[in-house]
Amino acid sequence: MVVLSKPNTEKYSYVRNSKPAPTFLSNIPLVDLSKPDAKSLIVKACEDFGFFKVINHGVPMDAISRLESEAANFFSLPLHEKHKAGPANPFGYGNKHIGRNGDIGWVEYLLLTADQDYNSLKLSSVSGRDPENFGSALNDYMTAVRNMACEILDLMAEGLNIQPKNAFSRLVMDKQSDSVFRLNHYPPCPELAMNDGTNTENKIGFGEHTDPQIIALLRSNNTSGLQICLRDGTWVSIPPDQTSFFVNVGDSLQVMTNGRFKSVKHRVLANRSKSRLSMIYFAGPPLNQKIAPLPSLILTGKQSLYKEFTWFEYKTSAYGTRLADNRLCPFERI
Ligand code: GA4
Repeated sequence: MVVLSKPNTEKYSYVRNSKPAPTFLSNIPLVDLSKPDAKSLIVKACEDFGFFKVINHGVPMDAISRLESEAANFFSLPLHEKHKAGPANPFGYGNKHIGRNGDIGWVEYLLLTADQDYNSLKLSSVSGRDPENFGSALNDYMTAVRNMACEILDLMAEGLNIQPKNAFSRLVMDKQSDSVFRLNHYPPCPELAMNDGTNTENKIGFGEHTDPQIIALLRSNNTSGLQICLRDGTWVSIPPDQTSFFVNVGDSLQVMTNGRFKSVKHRVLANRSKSRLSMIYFAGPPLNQKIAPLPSLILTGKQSLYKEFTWFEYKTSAYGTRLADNRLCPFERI
C-alpha cells in the first residue's frame, strides 16, 4: 500500500456531510454514443448538469486496463523513483500540492501534455517494469480518448445546430492543441479508517473546482470519491463505473456557448479503505485560440456574457488562482 509522506503535518481540508450517508446521484444523465438520441441527450445533460456518463464510448477495455496497470505500478514505486518524473511544474509528478497557490489534497498524480509521443518520455525510465510499456499504453489510450472527445464534441455541435460540425473538435485536433492528461492516485486514508462510523467528516482528495478546458473525460477504477455540485448547490456522489467515462463541461465551453452550458463544480473525497485511480483527459484548444461565444449561440437581443480572450490569457490567469476560485470572473462582462 502506498502511504503519502507526513500525512498529519499539512493543512488538509475536510467537508462535513449534511447526512451521515453520502447522497448518490441516481439520475446521472447517461449517453449511449451508439444511439441516435446521443446528441440531444448530450445537449440536455450539459444544460442541466454540465456532466454526463458515456457508454459505448469506443475506448478498448484493453487500452484502459494496460494504462491502469502501468499507472498503478508507477504509483507503487518508492517516492524518490516517482520524483524522477520531474516536478509537476507544470508537467511531472506531484504529491499533495495541487497548483501553485497552496491547495492541498490527499492525492498523488502525474500531469502530462496530451499531444506527444510518450515513447520518448522521461518517465519511461522510472516506470520500473519494461519502460516501453508505459509509453505505448499512454499512446494507445490517448489516441482512443482523443477520438472519443472529438466524437462527443461533434455530437454537441450537431445538437446545438452549429456549423461547421467540427467547430469544437477542430480545436482539439489542432496540432497545437493544449490538451492535458492527468493520472490521479488517492491512497486509502488511514485517518478515516480509524473512525468508528459516527464521524461524518470527509477528507478532501482533490478540492472543489471547475475544469478550465473545453471538456474533460474521466475514467476511474471501482472506488468511489467523485462528487459533483448540482445547480442548487447540493453535493452528490457519483457511483464509480470502471467501464464508462464521465464527461465534465469546462469553463471554455461555458464561454463558447455563452453560458448555455455551465462548467460543473466537482471534487474528490478520500476513501477510508480503498485506493482510487483515475485518468483524466482535458481537451483544450491551442494557446493562441480566441475563446468567445459562437455568434449563433448569442440569442437574438442578448449580448456576449464574456470579454474576448485567448486560451493563453485565460490559462495564465487560471494558474494564479486557488482551485475553488471562479476563474471566469475576470472575463465576465458586467
Ligand atoms: C484543474 C483541472 C486540471 O486538473 C488542471 C489543474 C491545474 C493543475 O493541477 O496544475 C490547476 C487547476 C486545474 C485549475 C487552477 C490552477 C491550475 C491547479 C490550480 C490551482 C491540470 C488544469 O488544467 O486546471
